[in-house]
Amino acid sequence: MSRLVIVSNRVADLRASTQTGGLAVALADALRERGGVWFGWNGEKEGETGGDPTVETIGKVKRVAAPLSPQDVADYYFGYANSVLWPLFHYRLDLVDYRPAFFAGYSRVNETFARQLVPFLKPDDLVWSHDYHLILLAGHLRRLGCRQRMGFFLHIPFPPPDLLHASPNHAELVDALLDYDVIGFQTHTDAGNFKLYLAEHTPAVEVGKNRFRVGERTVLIDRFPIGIDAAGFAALAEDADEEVKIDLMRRQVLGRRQIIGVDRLDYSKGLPERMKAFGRLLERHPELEKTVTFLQIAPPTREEVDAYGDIRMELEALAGSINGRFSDFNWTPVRYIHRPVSRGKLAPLFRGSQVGLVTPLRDGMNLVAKEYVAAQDPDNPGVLVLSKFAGAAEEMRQALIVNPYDIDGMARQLHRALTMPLKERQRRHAALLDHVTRQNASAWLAAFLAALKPPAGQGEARGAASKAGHEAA
Ligand code: GDG
Repeated sequence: MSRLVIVSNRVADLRASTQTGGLAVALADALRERGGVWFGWNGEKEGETGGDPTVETIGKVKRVAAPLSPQDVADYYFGYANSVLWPLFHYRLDLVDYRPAFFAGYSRVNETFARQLVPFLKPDDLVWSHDYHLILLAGHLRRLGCRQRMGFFLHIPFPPPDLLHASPNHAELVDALLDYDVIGFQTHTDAGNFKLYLAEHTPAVEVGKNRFRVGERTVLIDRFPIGIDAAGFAALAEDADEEVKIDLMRRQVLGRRQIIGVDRLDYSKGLPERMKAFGRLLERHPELEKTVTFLQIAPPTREEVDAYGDIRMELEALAGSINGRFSDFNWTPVRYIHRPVSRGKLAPLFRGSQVGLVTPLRDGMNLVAKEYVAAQDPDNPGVLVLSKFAGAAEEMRQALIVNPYDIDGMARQLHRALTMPLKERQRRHAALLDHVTRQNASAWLAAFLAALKPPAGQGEARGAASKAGHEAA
């Protein structure tokens, strides 16, 4: 079996337990089984020019963690990755802050990572890079002579060609993606958008199902919807934390239901719209007074980027205004937590909440939707209210699907969720749980690795042959 080499912006802690999240754990398990390397940024800013990576060997696995210079962090991480690609790929052209220095820094870091990774590679390795930070990595590795099979998985959406064209680097980005052998997306929509770009703007041709001829090579382009460790998360949810248990009992005594939202405080997650929908629900249904609370957990993220400060202020103002308008001395309708909450508490909090409110304006998949379902008691499950613009909505059709821009519509579906009869809740939940359990993290991993392994009859290593050039943009 070939070794696996995982490259991601941040290198994971390979000694961490399930407490840290299913995805890193699933990838770490695959690494332990096959042996290999996990390479990425160590999260630190060091020196003027970065520095050498540190290597930690754990059994058959090497964890290689590279520092970045403050300038690289500014240009590559906060700059091109999070002020250009993140908003652009989430259809938010209004928030794109394009600066040539950002792209130069992005390319520089991808190249540095490639150079630092090469000494750790063996000819038969399968290289799998993750997400929008590393689009250019395969190209740099190829230029350094690497011929291994290389795969790329995009965790976030891929926009339609018209939107992608707003980036002056669109051709370079797509061309660089074609240096990979497998390009994986979360949904049909994302893979479809990429294929549309190929058809409209490159000479790549489809030669079989999801197979594209690019120069002398064949590139596989497909969707690989990501999943969670459903069984592990369900076990975590049942193992209720003492404080969470007491909070649940208190609510039961008071006859109060809870709506829960858990998201990094990111403008893609639709938090202000969600808050307004809860306000609209209370306005339209005065009978709900003192019977329902909305708990929003929104830990800080990327605070150095201006757009994140703006969303925080907007959300805090909205939470304050709803509480000011509806609270009583013994009821606070909105509880807003701007701190991370441990996974051991999150899971039972999901289980004790009658509605999971997951309403991003755009999201690659959204794991919270899946975690909420996995955490429920199948005999008395809560209801998932899910944005049609989350990748998860492509398959989780038994959720109450909402348009996050339609505040009244969301308020109506919240009311429907709170009043849904037990039988209907059970029926919807059983179908959702079946999906989340089958389409789990291991299934996702196995599907991607099956696509990445060398095609039958073709040895592991093959030439980094020429690829398609771009037609004039
Ligand atoms: C990207 C894509 C795609 C959140 N707050 C806390 C906490 N979380 C955990 C959740 C969940 C994870 O973080 C968030 O995952 P999401 O999928 O919801 O969203 P992104 O972070 O934007 O992830 C997304 C994903 O990649 C995977 O491909 O689904 O579309 O944007 O696991 O539970 N965990 C803890 N405390 C918190 O306060 N412990």
